[in-house]
Parts: sequence; C-alpha cells; structure tokens
Amino acid sequence: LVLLGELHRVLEAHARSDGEPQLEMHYQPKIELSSHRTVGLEALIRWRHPTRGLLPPGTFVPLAEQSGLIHRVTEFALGESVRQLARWQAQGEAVPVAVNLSAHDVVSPAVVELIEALLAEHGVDPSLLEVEITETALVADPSRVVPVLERLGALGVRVAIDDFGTGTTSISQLRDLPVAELKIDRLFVADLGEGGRSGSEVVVQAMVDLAHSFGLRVVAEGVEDAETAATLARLGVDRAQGFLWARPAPADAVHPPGDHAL
Ligand code: G
Ligand code: G
Ligand code: MN
Ligand code: NA
Repeated sequence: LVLLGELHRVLEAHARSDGEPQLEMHYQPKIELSSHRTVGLEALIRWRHPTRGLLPPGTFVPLAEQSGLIHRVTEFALGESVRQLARWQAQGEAVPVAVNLSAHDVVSPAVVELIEALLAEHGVDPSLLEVEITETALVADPSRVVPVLERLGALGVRVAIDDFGTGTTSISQLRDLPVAELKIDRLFVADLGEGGRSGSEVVVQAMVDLAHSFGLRVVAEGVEDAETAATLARLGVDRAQGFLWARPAPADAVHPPGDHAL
C-alpha cells in the first residue's frame, strides 16, 4: 500500500514533468535466429525507486492493475516508447518496439485512441510500434478484446500474443485472431535445454507449425544458452529473446542494434 501511494505520486510528477522520472523503459532485443540480427525490441518497464533500487514490473504492475492506476502506467510506457522510437527513427536506426499492454487496457478502445494520438504527435510510423498482450488477457474477454486488436491492426500496429501456452486459446480462435506474432512462454523454452528430445520439443514444434499455418511469426522467450537457441532454430522458431544475447537495458545501451552473432 505504501508502494501504491508512491506510485501514484511518481505518475503525478511525471504527468507534470516534475523532477527526474523514476519510471523508465528498458529494451530487450528480439533476435532473428537465421541471421542473429536484432530485428525488434521489447519495452519493459522499471521503477528506479529511491530506496528500494530498480524494481521489476512484477512488484508494482499487479498493484497498479488492482487499483486502476494501470492505465496511467500504460500511458507512461507507450508515451516513453513512442518518444524513443521517434529519436531512433530520426537517426535512421529504428527497429519495431513492442510495448506490453495489461488485460485492463485492451477491453476498451481508449488505448487505440491513445496510440493513434501518440504516433501522430511524434510522427512515428505505425509499423514501428507493436503491442504484446497475454494469452490469458485475450481469452478472458474476447468479445471486447478482439475489436480493440482489430482497430490496432487497422492502424498498422502489430499485435503479439505473449506467454503463449499458458492460456487456453483454441485452434479456431487462433485462426480468427487479428494477431501477427506468437510468443512461446519461457517455461517451454527452459525445458528444451534439459537435453534429449523432451516433451517440450514436441510441444514447441506443434506451436510453430500451428502458428506458421496461420501466417504468424513465432518468438521464443527466455533463451539462456546456445544449445537451446540451436534447438529453437531447428524447430523453425523465427525469433528469440533472452539473456544469451542481451538483458533488458536502457535505450542508450541497446542501440544501434548490431549483429548478435555468437
Ligand atoms: O521485465 P520482467 O521480466 O520483470 O517483466 C515481467 C512482466 O512484466 C512481463 O511479463 C511483462 O509482460 C510485464 N511488463 C513489463 N513491462 C510492462 C509494461 O510496461 N506494462 C505492463 N502492463 N506490463 C509490463
Ligand atoms: O512477461 P513477459 O514475457 O512480457 O516478460 C519478459 C520478461 O522475461 C522480462 O521481465 C525479462 O526481464 C525476462 N527475461 C528476458 N529474457 C530472459 C531470460 O533469458 N531468462 C529469464 N529467466 N528471464 C528473461
Ligand atoms: Mn512481453
Ligand atoms: Na512473455
């Protein structure tokens, strides 16, 4: 509760551009497995707390979701990411940036209007912005979420399904969803490293085949070793993220996105 009050004040201060912002976006490369090049970035929020240190989203995003502050956290994440994209675009070095949306953001078209306004204000090409929503958020309320995703798609903003495999999307739902990318949850990826042809390998192969048959790109999360990266490439996974290549880091540390050959 103390943290929630502090978060409220941090968001207020940020809205007034008052003082050094405590919230910041870090970026983690998405690596194309066939070329080992950075082909995108995922934006991940952090709270640089004056006494508690750098707080990961798990410590405050759920609090913000319970209290209704999440919309303002999302406004910060989108605003900051679009501003950063504008800088990279001006330098001729932009790759798409994917922002995580909360389940609470995607049940209302307000987030579409916010994104449209930010892209217009900063002159950012809509194809440079992507959003990630969890499979759980998507299946919780598809009749409200799907129209929001369709509107984002119409703007030219790609949608990724995050943490895929942890929810209960049916095959027919997946076929009909306006999404461009499927991100395999890192639980499945972690299991691949265990050696031998594990059950997870069969599951990942099935996910890849299904996604590709619907024209979706496949991204694996949480890749920590070269053996797993090789297995993912063999299974036909298109892209991957993980500590093997890079941890999430501030904008200045991740750019320009170079070669990540091992
Ligand atoms: O960075 P880290 O691995 O701690 O992220 C943990 C989770 O927090 C991730 O699942 C991610 O989706 C979520 N997350 C990161 N940044 C944001 C954000 O800006 N908004 C929301 N709603 N969730 C985020
Ligand atoms: O929930 P979401 O998938 O959006 O969040 C990605 C989270 O995964 C981030 O918090 C990021 O810090 C974390 N992450 C990224 N790469 C790795 C990795 O290689 N290993 C582990 N354990 N976590 C990772
Ligand atoms: Mn994500
Ligand atoms: Na994820």
